Amino acid sequence: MERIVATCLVLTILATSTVTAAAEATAPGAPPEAIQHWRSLRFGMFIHWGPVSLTGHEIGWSRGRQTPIKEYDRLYKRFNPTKFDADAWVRTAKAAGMKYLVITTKHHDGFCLWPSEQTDYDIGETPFGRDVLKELSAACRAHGLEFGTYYSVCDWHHPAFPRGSPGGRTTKPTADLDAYDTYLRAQVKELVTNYGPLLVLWFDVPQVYTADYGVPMVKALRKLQPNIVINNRAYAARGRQRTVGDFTTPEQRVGGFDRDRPWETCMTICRQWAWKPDDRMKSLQQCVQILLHTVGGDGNLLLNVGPMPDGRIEPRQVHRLAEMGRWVKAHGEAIYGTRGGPFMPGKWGASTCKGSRIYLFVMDWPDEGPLKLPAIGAKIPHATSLGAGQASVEQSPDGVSVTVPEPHRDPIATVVELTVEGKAFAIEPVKVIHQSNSLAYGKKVTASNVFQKMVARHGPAMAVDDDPATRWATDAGTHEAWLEVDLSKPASIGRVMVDEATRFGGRRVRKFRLEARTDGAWQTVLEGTKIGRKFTKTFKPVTARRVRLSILEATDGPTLWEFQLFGK
Ligand code: FHN
Repeated sequence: MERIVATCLVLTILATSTVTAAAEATAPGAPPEAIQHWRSLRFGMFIHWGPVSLTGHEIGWSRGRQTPIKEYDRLYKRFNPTKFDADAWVRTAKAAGMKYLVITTKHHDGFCLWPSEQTDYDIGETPFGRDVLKELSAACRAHGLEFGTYYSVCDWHHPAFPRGSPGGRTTKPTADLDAYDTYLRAQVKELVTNYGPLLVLWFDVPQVYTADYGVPMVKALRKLQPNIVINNRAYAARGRQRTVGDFTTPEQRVGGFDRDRPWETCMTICRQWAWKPDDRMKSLQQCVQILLHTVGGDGNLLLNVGPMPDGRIEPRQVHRLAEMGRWVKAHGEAIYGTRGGPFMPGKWGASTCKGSRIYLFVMDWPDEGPLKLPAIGAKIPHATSLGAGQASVEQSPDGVSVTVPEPHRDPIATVVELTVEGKAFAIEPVKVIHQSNSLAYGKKVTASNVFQKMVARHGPAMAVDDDPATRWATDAGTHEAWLEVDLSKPASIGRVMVDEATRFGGRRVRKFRLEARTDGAWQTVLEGTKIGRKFTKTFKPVTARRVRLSILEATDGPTLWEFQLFGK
């Protein structure tokens, strides 16, 4: 009898501990209406700022790399951004069409942009002395923007956090994760207590801070602000990171189409998160199209600026954001409060929906004829262009053809509003395969060389698939190569488009020849000394079944996104 009782007791303890562990494995989420509100905002400003801006190097990561640790940790003593104007920052965000703002209250370097009770390594101990969070949250409220806080879980400065600089790759003899957890929870409590309702708590890089610390921490902060939305980086959950928090955080890339799990792409307007002099900045077209592909995928975009050491956002970034805002506001009804789809994003563009409306953002028209979209399970009784021009739409069982006369198209994105019968969000999302109408599309193609013989991934077929995400690649050190298409029957050809994958090593092709097989011999129809992005050339039409691109000189292994042939 005792053994049975004892066994039951052990099982009970295990079960309880298992249940506790399972309960601990996931923290409670935000209420659905809070997530829906966050999602409806669609577009926010991310701000990475701190004394590191005095160096022009990356926040956190340059500590112990470009800047010696001792020097980095003394920067705050001369941090005096006298031109900091919270109102100006918020007006810049609002002018861009942004609806919320998230600032790095503490990054991996441990410096706090607010006067924390837990440390002297904060803004209160700088010549500047002012509480940046207090001023910024007040300015957001004054201008109707929502305020959120980024908080780095890892702290390479704090003696108790087990990892240190450079890059979180060192260990500290003073490590004490329990003590650090106490410090972190006290700071998070300051954030959710002292700066009004927060839209979001944006945690980052938990490293060794695992669920057994993170789940209780999230539970505690939710008691203080139940509606706060939390990202998926509050604690490390090996293999389950996507399930942590209320939304996932694809970074420096547009996330994949996903209506089920909320997500937000975070991306820099330049290349560095913190301010960098003369950093390369994204074009207006890039900024807007990134936003449209993001909302088209049902995600939010958090676009980052890195203010300068004097407290200003760089004027050229302010200008870019104002340009972006003019476009976004002119098409706001197609962005805010929408859901992604039903036409999934792709090279063609993206789409959003709201009520009985579908908004198309057409970014790449076919060379000839209308844009052909796949069939959807709903009638489209009406279509109009949101811009100045006119739009016409024809629907058949095969799909939806969209026509906007060239003069009425917008080089950033032509917005067409479709009215459907019923709820647009109820329409099953469809993938849009871009059609170039190239004669080479899908045809049999051979090549002299394929990168590491990876035919499925980098074979010549990748150059005739109309997919901008795939490419033909050749081995490193390849200075000559050819690609030959068999059109299966003779065709008249008068125009070629070659899209060199310059992202991989720039323009590598230095000399090429385009040849057509006629009367049993190769006839040169075009020669050149460079290709680059979307090289297009017409030539005297020739009728042939086989066409070959011979790359005669290349600085390294040539690689092409697309090789397309047209009648004229
Ligand atoms: O290491 C940080 C990085 O500096 C930056 O803050 C980004 C923003 O999402 N998060 C981490 C890298 O994933």
